[in-house]
Amino acid sequence: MSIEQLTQAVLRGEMRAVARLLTYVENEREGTREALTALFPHTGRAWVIGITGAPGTGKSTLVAALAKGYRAQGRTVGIVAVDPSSPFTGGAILGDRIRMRDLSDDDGVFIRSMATRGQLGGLARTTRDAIRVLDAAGFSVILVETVGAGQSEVEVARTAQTTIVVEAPGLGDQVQSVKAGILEIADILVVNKADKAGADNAVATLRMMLEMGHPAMREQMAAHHGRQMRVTAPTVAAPAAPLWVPPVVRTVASEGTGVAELIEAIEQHRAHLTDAHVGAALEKQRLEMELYDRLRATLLARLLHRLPPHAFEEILDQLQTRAIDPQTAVEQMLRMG
Ligand SMILES: Nc1nc2c(ncn2[C@@H]2O[C@H](COP(=O)(O)OP(=O)(O)OP(=O)(O)O)[C@@H](O)[C@H]2O)c(=O)[nH]1
Ligand SMILES: [Mg+2]
Repeated sequence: MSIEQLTQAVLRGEMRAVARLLTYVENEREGTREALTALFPHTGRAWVIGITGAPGTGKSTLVAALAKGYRAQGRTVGIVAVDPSSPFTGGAILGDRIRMRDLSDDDGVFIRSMATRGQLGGLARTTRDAIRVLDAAGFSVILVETVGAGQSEVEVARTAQTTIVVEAPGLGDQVQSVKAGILEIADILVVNKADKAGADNAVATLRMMLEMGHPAMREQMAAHHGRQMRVTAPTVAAPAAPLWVPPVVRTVASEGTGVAELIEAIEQHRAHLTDAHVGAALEKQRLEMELYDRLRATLLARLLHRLPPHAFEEILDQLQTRAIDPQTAVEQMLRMG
Protein backbone atom coordinates (compact mmCIF):
# COMPACT_ATOMS: atom_id res chain seq x y z
CA MET A 1 0.00 0.00 0.00
CA SER A 2 1.42 3.38 -0.96
CA ILE A 3 1.54 6.27 1.49
CA GLU A 4 -1.18 7.95 -0.56
CA GLN A 5 -3.42 4.87 -0.29
CA LEU A 6 -2.63 4.54 3.40
CA THR A 7 -3.57 8.17 3.98
CA GLN A 8 -6.86 7.75 2.13
CA ALA A 9 -7.65 4.62 4.13
CA VAL A 10 -6.97 6.50 7.39
CA LEU A 11 -9.31 9.28 6.25
CA ARG A 12 -11.98 6.64 5.61
CA GLY A 13 -11.47 5.55 9.19
CA GLU A 14 -10.13 2.08 8.38
CA MET A 15 -8.74 0.70 11.61
CA ARG A 16 -5.97 -1.37 10.09
CA ALA A 17 -4.67 1.64 8.21
CA VAL A 18 -4.80 3.71 11.40
CA ALA A 19 -2.81 1.03 13.23
CA ARG A 20 -0.27 0.83 10.48
CA LEU A 21 0.25 4.58 10.21
CA LEU A 22 0.66 4.84 13.99
CA THR A 23 3.44 2.27 13.75
CA TYR A 24 5.03 4.38 11.04
CA VAL A 25 4.76 7.43 13.28
CA GLU A 26 6.34 5.59 16.19
CA ASN A 27 9.23 4.31 14.12
CA GLU A 28 9.59 7.55 12.15
CA ARG A 29 9.40 5.48 8.99
CA GLU A 30 9.94 6.94 5.60
CA GLY A 31 6.72 8.41 4.26
CA THR A 32 5.37 9.31 7.68
CA ARG A 33 5.85 13.00 7.12
CA GLU A 34 4.05 12.97 3.78
CA ALA A 35 1.15 11.15 5.38
CA LEU A 36 0.97 13.62 8.27
CA THR A 37 1.15 16.52 5.83
CA ALA A 38 -1.77 15.11 3.87
CA LEU A 39 -3.78 14.46 7.03
CA PHE A 40 -3.22 17.79 8.74
CA PRO A 41 -6.02 19.71 6.95
CA HIS A 42 -8.43 17.04 8.19
CA THR A 43 -7.48 17.44 11.84
CA GLY A 44 -8.67 19.74 14.60
CA ARG A 45 -12.10 18.18 14.92
CA ALA A 46 -11.59 15.74 17.77
CA TRP A 47 -11.80 16.78 21.41
CA VAL A 48 -8.48 15.84 22.97
CA ILE A 49 -8.57 15.04 26.66
CA GLY A 50 -5.35 14.57 28.62
CA ILE A 51 -5.46 12.38 31.71
CA THR A 52 -2.45 12.71 33.94
CA GLY A 53 -1.51 12.16 37.56
CA ALA A 54 0.75 10.19 39.84
CA PRO A 55 1.37 6.49 39.19
CA GLY A 56 -1.38 4.16 40.33
CA THR A 57 -4.07 6.78 40.83
CA GLY A 58 -6.32 4.88 38.42
CA LYS A 59 -5.79 6.81 35.18
CA SER A 60 -6.04 3.78 32.91
CA THR A 61 -9.12 2.53 34.70
CA LEU A 62 -10.64 5.98 34.39
CA VAL A 63 -9.74 6.16 30.70
CA ALA A 64 -11.48 2.82 30.13
CA ALA A 65 -14.52 4.02 32.07
CA LEU A 66 -14.63 7.31 30.15
CA ALA A 67 -14.37 5.45 26.87
CA LYS A 68 -17.34 3.33 27.83
CA GLY A 69 -19.27 6.41 28.83
CA TYR A 70 -18.60 8.09 25.50
CA ARG A 71 -19.43 4.91 23.60
CA ALA A 72 -22.78 4.84 25.39
CA GLN A 73 -23.36 8.29 23.88
CA GLY A 74 -22.52 6.89 20.48
CA ARG A 75 -19.24 8.79 20.17
CA THR A 76 -16.08 7.15 18.88
CA VAL A 77 -13.00 7.13 21.09
CA GLY A 78 -9.30 7.00 20.34
CA ILE A 79 -6.97 6.24 23.23
CA VAL A 80 -3.27 6.99 23.40
CA ALA A 81 -1.50 5.69 26.48
CA VAL A 82 1.92 7.22 26.94
CA ASP A 83 3.01 4.99 29.74
CA PRO A 84 5.05 1.83 29.72
CA SER A 85 3.40 0.39 32.82
CA SER A 86 -0.08 1.01 31.50
CA PRO A 87 -2.60 -1.84 31.41
CA PHE A 88 -2.88 -1.14 27.69
CA THR A 89 0.58 -2.57 27.17
CA GLY A 90 -0.34 -5.80 28.82
CA GLY A 91 1.06 -5.42 32.31
CA ALA A 92 -2.49 -5.43 33.46
CA ILE A 93 -4.23 -6.45 36.56
CA LEU A 94 -6.94 -8.92 35.63
CA GLY A 95 -9.85 -6.56 36.25
CA ASP A 96 -8.37 -3.93 33.95
CA ARG A 97 -7.70 -6.49 31.28
CA ILE A 98 -11.30 -7.58 31.32
CA ARG A 99 -12.43 -3.98 31.02
CA MET A 100 -10.02 -3.39 28.17
CA ARG A 101 -11.21 -6.50 26.38
CA ASP A 102 -14.74 -5.15 26.48
CA LEU A 103 -13.44 -2.08 24.73
CA SER A 104 -11.24 -3.82 22.21
CA ASP A 105 -14.22 -5.77 20.85
CA ASP A 106 -15.71 -2.42 19.92
CA ASP A 107 -14.93 -0.91 16.51
CA GLY A 108 -15.67 2.55 17.87
CA VAL A 109 -12.68 2.42 20.19
CA PHE A 110 -9.06 2.38 19.17
CA ILE A 111 -6.35 1.86 21.79
CA ARG A 112 -2.69 2.52 21.24
CA SER A 113 0.17 2.73 23.67
CA MET A 114 3.20 4.76 22.72
CA ALA A 115 6.71 3.72 23.56
CA THR A 116 8.51 6.13 25.82
CA ARG A 117 11.43 7.55 23.94
CA GLY A 118 14.59 8.92 25.45
CA GLN A 119 15.17 11.79 23.09
CA LEU A 120 14.28 15.30 24.16
CA GLY A 121 10.77 16.24 23.26
CA GLY A 122 10.43 13.09 21.18
CA LEU A 123 7.58 11.80 23.23
CA ALA A 124 5.53 14.94 22.88
CA ARG A 125 6.17 15.00 19.14
CA THR A 126 5.20 11.38 18.59
CA THR A 127 2.14 11.78 20.76
CA ARG A 128 0.99 14.85 18.85
CA ASP A 129 1.38 12.96 15.58
CA ALA A 130 -0.52 9.96 16.94
CA ILE A 131 -3.33 12.26 18.10
CA ARG A 132 -3.51 13.79 14.60
CA VAL A 133 -3.78 10.37 12.97
CA LEU A 134 -6.70 9.46 15.23
CA ASP A 135 -8.24 12.89 14.71
CA ALA A 136 -8.03 12.56 10.92
CA ALA A 137 -9.50 9.05 11.15
CA GLY A 138 -12.60 10.68 12.61
CA PHE A 139 -12.54 9.75 16.29
CA SER A 140 -14.68 12.26 18.09
CA VAL A 141 -12.93 12.00 21.44
CA ILE A 142 -9.25 11.27 21.99
CA LEU A 143 -8.04 10.31 25.45
CA VAL A 144 -4.35 10.66 26.19
CA GLU A 145 -3.00 9.06 29.35
CA THR A 146 0.36 10.14 30.75
CA VAL A 147 2.04 9.66 34.09
CA GLY A 148 2.46 13.14 35.43
CA ALA A 149 5.98 12.81 36.71
CA GLY A 150 8.36 14.61 34.40
CA GLN A 151 8.40 17.70 32.26
CA SER A 152 7.81 15.80 29.03
CA GLU A 153 4.66 14.24 30.45
CA VAL A 154 3.42 17.67 31.43
CA GLU A 155 4.12 18.81 27.87
CA VAL A 156 2.15 15.88 26.55
CA ALA A 157 -0.73 16.80 28.83
CA ARG A 158 -0.61 20.33 27.44
CA THR A 159 -1.33 19.09 23.94
CA ALA A 160 -4.87 18.40 25.15
CA GLN A 161 -7.83 20.76 25.07
CA THR A 162 -9.08 19.53 28.41
CA THR A 163 -6.54 18.32 30.94
CA ILE A 164 -7.65 16.14 33.80
CA VAL A 165 -5.36 15.64 36.78
CA VAL A 166 -6.17 12.48 38.70
CA GLU A 167 -5.53 12.23 42.42
CA ALA A 168 -6.20 9.31 44.72
CA PRO A 169 -6.32 9.10 48.49
CA GLY A 170 -3.93 6.92 50.41
CA LEU A 171 -0.81 7.30 48.33
CA GLY A 172 1.23 8.87 51.09
CA ASP A 173 0.80 12.54 50.37
CA GLN A 174 -2.78 13.73 50.28
CA VAL A 175 -2.29 15.71 47.15
CA GLN A 176 0.34 14.18 44.96
CA SER A 177 0.37 16.60 42.12
CA VAL A 178 1.00 19.78 44.01
CA LYS A 179 4.65 19.03 44.47
CA ALA A 180 5.13 18.11 40.88
CA GLY A 181 3.39 21.33 39.88
CA ILE A 182 0.95 19.62 37.57
CA LEU A 183 -2.06 20.88 39.44
CA GLU A 184 -1.53 24.11 37.53
CA ILE A 185 -2.34 22.48 34.25
CA ALA A 186 -5.59 20.94 35.47
CA ASP A 187 -8.87 21.99 33.87
CA ILE A 188 -10.62 19.35 35.91
CA LEU A 189 -9.45 17.65 39.08
CA VAL A 190 -10.50 14.11 39.78
CA VAL A 191 -10.30 12.40 43.11
CA ASN A 192 -10.44 8.80 42.03
CA LYS A 193 -10.75 5.82 44.38
CA ALA A 194 -13.42 7.78 46.19
CA ASP A 195 -14.38 4.45 47.76
CA LYS A 196 -11.23 4.61 49.87
CA ALA A 197 -10.56 6.32 53.17
CA GLY A 198 -9.15 9.80 52.82
CA ALA A 199 -11.15 10.71 49.73
CA ASP A 200 -13.10 13.42 51.57
CA ASN A 201 -9.83 14.86 52.76
CA ALA A 202 -8.35 14.93 49.31
CA VAL A 203 -11.45 16.63 47.88
CA ALA A 204 -11.48 19.18 50.70
CA THR A 205 -7.77 19.95 50.29
CA LEU A 206 -8.09 20.46 46.55
CA ARG A 207 -11.21 22.64 46.93
CA MET A 208 -9.48 24.74 49.54
CA MET A 209 -6.47 25.26 47.35
CA LEU A 210 -8.70 26.33 44.49
CA GLU A 211 -10.84 28.64 46.62
CA MET A 212 -7.83 30.27 48.20
CA GLY A 213 -6.53 31.16 44.85
CA HIS A 214 -9.72 32.10 43.09
CA PRO A 215 -9.78 34.22 41.01
CA ALA A 216 -6.29 35.63 41.40
CA MET A 217 -4.62 32.25 41.33
CA ARG A 218 -6.17 31.37 38.01
CA GLU A 219 -4.86 34.57 36.46
CA GLN A 220 -1.46 33.80 37.81
CA MET A 221 -1.74 30.35 36.36
CA ALA A 222 -2.70 31.65 32.97
CA ALA A 223 0.40 33.83 33.00
CA HIS A 224 2.52 30.92 34.13
CA HIS A 225 0.96 28.70 31.50
CA GLY A 226 1.86 31.20 28.83
CA ARG A 227 5.39 31.64 30.08
CA GLN A 228 6.04 27.91 30.17
CA MET A 229 4.97 27.49 26.62
CA ARG A 230 7.47 29.66 24.89
CA VAL A 231 11.17 29.97 24.68
CA THR A 232 11.42 33.48 23.31
CA ALA A 233 9.44 36.68 23.53
CA PRO A 234 5.71 36.03 23.63
CA THR A 235 3.95 36.31 20.33
CA VAL A 236 0.61 34.84 21.25
CA ALA A 237 -0.84 36.44 24.35
CA ALA A 238 -2.50 34.27 26.94
CA PRO A 239 -6.19 34.92 26.35
CA ALA A 240 -7.92 37.13 28.86
CA ALA A 241 -10.67 34.62 29.44
CA PRO A 242 -13.57 34.62 31.81
CA LEU A 243 -12.29 32.53 34.66
CA TRP A 244 -12.63 28.81 34.67
CA VAL A 245 -12.37 27.30 38.12
CA PRO A 246 -11.47 23.64 37.86
CA PRO A 247 -14.21 21.49 39.34
CA VAL A 248 -13.27 18.66 41.64
CA VAL A 249 -15.00 15.45 40.60
CA ARG A 250 -15.06 12.25 42.63
CA THR A 251 -14.92 8.96 40.84
CA VAL A 252 -14.66 5.27 41.53
CA ALA A 253 -13.31 4.43 38.12
CA SER A 254 -13.29 0.70 38.80
CA GLU A 255 -17.07 0.84 39.34
CA GLY A 256 -17.85 3.54 36.79
CA THR A 257 -19.14 5.80 39.57
CA GLY A 258 -18.86 9.52 38.88
CA VAL A 259 -17.93 9.00 35.25
CA ALA A 260 -21.15 10.60 33.98
CA GLU A 261 -20.39 13.64 36.16
CA LEU A 262 -16.85 13.75 34.78
CA ILE A 263 -18.11 13.63 31.20
CA GLU A 264 -20.49 16.45 32.09
CA ALA A 265 -17.60 18.49 33.54
CA ILE A 266 -15.60 17.93 30.36
CA GLU A 267 -18.59 19.13 28.30
CA GLN A 268 -18.82 22.23 30.47
CA HIS A 269 -15.15 22.95 29.98
CA ARG A 270 -15.55 22.53 26.26
CA ALA A 271 -18.55 24.86 26.27
CA HIS A 272 -16.59 27.36 28.35
CA LEU A 273 -13.76 27.45 25.82
CA THR A 274 -16.26 27.91 23.01
CA ASP A 275 -18.43 30.52 24.73
CA ALA A 276 -15.47 32.50 25.97
CA HIS A 277 -13.95 32.46 22.50
CA VAL A 278 -10.68 31.35 24.00
CA GLY A 279 -10.53 27.95 22.34
CA ALA A 280 -8.95 29.36 19.21
CA ALA A 281 -6.41 31.42 21.14
CA LEU A 282 -5.45 28.40 23.22
CA GLU A 283 -5.07 26.34 20.07
CA LYS A 284 -2.79 29.00 18.68
CA GLN A 285 -0.70 28.76 21.85
CA ARG A 286 -0.50 25.00 21.53
CA LEU A 287 0.58 25.28 17.91
CA GLU A 288 3.15 27.91 18.84
CA MET A 289 4.60 25.60 21.45
CA GLU A 290 4.66 22.76 18.95
CA LEU A 291 6.38 24.92 16.38
CA TYR A 292 9.11 25.84 18.87
CA ASP A 293 9.48 22.19 19.88
CA ARG A 294 9.86 21.06 16.31
CA LEU A 295 12.18 23.91 15.38
CA ARG A 296 14.40 23.19 18.33
CA ALA A 297 14.55 19.47 17.59
CA THR A 298 15.07 19.93 13.86
CA LEU A 299 17.76 22.59 14.15
CA LEU A 300 19.60 20.58 16.79
CA ALA A 301 19.46 17.38 14.75
CA ARG A 302 20.61 19.23 11.66
CA LEU A 303 23.55 20.84 13.43
CA LEU A 304 24.67 17.66 15.16
CA HIS A 305 24.48 15.85 11.85
CA ARG A 306 26.76 18.41 10.21
CA LEU A 307 29.44 18.45 12.90
CA PRO A 308 32.68 16.68 12.02
CA PRO A 309 33.03 13.27 13.68
CA HIS A 310 34.06 13.46 17.34
CA ALA A 311 33.71 17.25 17.38
CA PHE A 312 31.02 17.07 20.03
CA GLU A 313 33.08 14.79 22.31
CA GLU A 314 36.19 16.91 21.84
CA ILE A 315 34.41 20.08 22.79
CA LEU A 316 32.86 18.32 25.75
CA ASP A 317 36.35 17.33 26.93
CA GLN A 318 37.56 20.91 26.52
CA LEU A 319 34.63 22.05 28.64
CA GLN A 320 35.52 19.64 31.35
CA THR A 321 39.14 20.81 31.49
CA ARG A 322 37.84 24.36 31.52
CA ALA A 323 39.72 25.07 28.30
CA ILE A 324 36.59 26.76 26.95
CA ASP A 325 33.29 27.88 28.40
CA PRO A 326 29.89 26.50 27.36
CA GLN A 327 28.76 29.54 25.39
CA THR A 328 32.01 29.65 23.43
CA ALA A 329 31.57 25.92 22.79
CA VAL A 330 28.16 26.64 21.30
CA GLU A 331 29.53 29.40 19.07
CA GLN A 332 32.29 27.07 17.91
CA MET A 333 29.86 24.31 17.04
CA LEU A 334 27.63 26.70 15.17
CA ARG A 335 30.62 27.77 13.07
CA MET A 336 31.55 24.16 12.38
CA GLY A 337 28.07 23.04 11.41
N1 LIG B 1 -10.51 0.96 45.02
C1 LIG B 1 -10.35 1.46 43.80
N2 LIG B 1 -9.38 0.98 43.02
C2 LIG B 1 -9.21 1.52 41.79
C3 LIG B 1 -10.05 2.54 41.32
N3 LIG B 1 -9.65 2.88 40.07
C4 LIG B 1 -8.60 2.10 39.79
N4 LIG B 1 -8.34 1.26 40.83
C5 LIG B 1 -7.26 0.26 40.91
O1 LIG B 1 -6.04 0.94 41.10
C6 LIG B 1 -4.98 0.24 40.45
C7 LIG B 1 -4.25 1.14 39.50
O2 LIG B 1 -5.11 1.49 38.46
P1 LIG B 1 -4.60 1.98 37.05
O3 LIG B 1 -5.79 2.35 36.27
O4 LIG B 1 -3.67 0.99 36.46
O5 LIG B 1 -3.78 3.26 37.49
P2 LIG B 1 -2.85 4.19 36.59
O6 LIG B 1 -2.93 5.54 37.18
O7 LIG B 1 -3.19 4.04 35.17
O8 LIG B 1 -1.44 3.54 36.87
P3 LIG B 1 -0.09 3.83 36.05
O9 LIG B 1 -0.44 3.89 34.61
O10 LIG B 1 0.78 2.69 36.41
O11 LIG B 1 0.42 5.14 36.57
C8 LIG B 1 -5.64 -0.95 39.78
O12 LIG B 1 -5.54 -2.06 40.61
C9 LIG B 1 -7.08 -0.52 39.64
O13 LIG B 1 -7.97 -1.61 39.58
C10 LIG B 1 -11.09 3.02 42.18
O14 LIG B 1 -11.84 3.94 41.85
N5 LIG B 1 -11.18 2.45 43.40
MG1 LIG C 1 -1.97 3.59 33.51
